[in-house]
Amino acid sequence: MKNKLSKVAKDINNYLKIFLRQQKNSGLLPPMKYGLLPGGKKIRSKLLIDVGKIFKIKYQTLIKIGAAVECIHAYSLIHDDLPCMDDDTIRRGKLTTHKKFGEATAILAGNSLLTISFEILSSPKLNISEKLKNQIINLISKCSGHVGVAGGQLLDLSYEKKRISKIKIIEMQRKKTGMLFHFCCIAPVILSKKKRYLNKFANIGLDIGLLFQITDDLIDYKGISKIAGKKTGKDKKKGKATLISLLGYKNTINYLELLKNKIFKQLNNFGDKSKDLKETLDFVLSRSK
Ligand code: GRG
Repeated sequence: MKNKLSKVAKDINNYLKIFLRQQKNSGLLPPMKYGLLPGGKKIRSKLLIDVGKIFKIKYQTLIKIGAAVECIHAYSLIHDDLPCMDDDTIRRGKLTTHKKFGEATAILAGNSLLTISFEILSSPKLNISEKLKNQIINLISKCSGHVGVAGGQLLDLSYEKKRISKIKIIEMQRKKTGMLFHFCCIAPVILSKKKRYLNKFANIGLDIGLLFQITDDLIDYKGISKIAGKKTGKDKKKGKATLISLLGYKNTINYLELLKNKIFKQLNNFGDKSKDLKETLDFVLSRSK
């Protein structure tokens, strides 16, 4: 599984490097590359490829869409690390972008990564029909914005040091983290034009996002900073609302197991075609063990 993930990461990074090389130079290009390229697992792109395998979507098309997703993801990490948000010094095992380049530059580099993701998706290099392209761009816009990642981040910040219900924590995590996973699970279905599967993969995507966020919280809780690539134990100090802080460690592990079983059950109908996706999910779960 690790080899398959490394291949996707390599192909995504190569595509991004070539795309960025073709840009005019600017003072923002170095911090953009710094926040985007080295270190990230590119797990969202791997999910796109795995779901794409179920729906027989061309690998190269998905690499381009994955590259756009990774730009938005990198943008969210750069902004998440800022002093006004989670105030982090280390990300992906190196200094955060604002520590390296200064806050103003990091904000602008983040913004430019957001816009470049739309440049990638609207480029003629993404060789799909204009109609499908429009649907993809419309969906990723919704997933990233105020009812998606950005809205989830606002909830996350506003929940600090408060007792928040399970339903509200799950809603926040589904938005903050789940919506990009949701996009990655629906985009291949949109490209396949098999509309009858849209709802199913929309829900699977949100569940996978939640599963991913819980494992991320467990990594922080257990202090596995080598895996996290950043300082751990921060959630407790900051009074973050997580399922672990509400339910405790054991109940969270039980919840995670139920969530995994729910997702796998949904995928059973797809037989061998869903093998890679299941492998990726097992890998995600193994990181927090
Ligand atoms: C509108 C996109 C956008 C952002 C502005 C700052 C912000 C609002 C949102 C932050 C959302 C956020 C940081 C969610 C956490 C998701 C998460 C678990 C990140 C870690 O993902 P990995 O492990 O990271 O895939 P790598 O380094 O491997 O890429």
